[in-house]
Amino acid sequence: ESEYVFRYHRHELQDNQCSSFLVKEIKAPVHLVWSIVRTFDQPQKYKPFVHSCTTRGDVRVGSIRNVNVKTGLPATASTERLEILDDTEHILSVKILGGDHRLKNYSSTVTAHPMILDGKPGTLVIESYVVDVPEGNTHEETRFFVEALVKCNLKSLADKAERSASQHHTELLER
Ligand code: A8S
Repeated sequence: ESEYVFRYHRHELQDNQCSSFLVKEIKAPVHLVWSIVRTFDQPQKYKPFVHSCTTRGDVRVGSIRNVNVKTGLPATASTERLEILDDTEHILSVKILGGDHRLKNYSSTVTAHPMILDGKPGTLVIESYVVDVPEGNTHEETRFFVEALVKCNLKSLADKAERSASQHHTELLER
């Protein structure tokens, strides 16, 4: 894990920025987890706060998505660009360009790594980010806010992947 963090999740940090990473073990094979994570144009597939998303044209590095978030959050929309999509190493990196929210210069990297969990193929997902600390907030407050959202996203990713892994397993047994 620390090897992966060192390799893929180092961010250049300025004084007014904060950064951290979260780790999630998922009981589903990496190809399944990755198929959910890599769909840049449909973050609502697993992110519970995303209401809808629009993109123009094919998804490729440089593509921009407009994300609408659900009501009740301190924001309604976010404009985000795909920076890295590596289907071999399983790396996705996204940068937030704008929106009516307080996460200026937010940039995140998600990587997925195969691992054995309870003797079965599982996945270690690591998500790191860097963001400007908004005026009037501390580093701790910013980290707390972002980590709460990212934790929800990773929990929901795990639930979805694990459900579909066990469904697939049941289908194979019933054949
Ligand atoms: C992600 C990560 C984050 C998304 C945040 C942190 C956001 O979509 C939400 C609330 C905000 O205030 C900011 O990978 C923003 O999606 C749920 C609209 C960007």
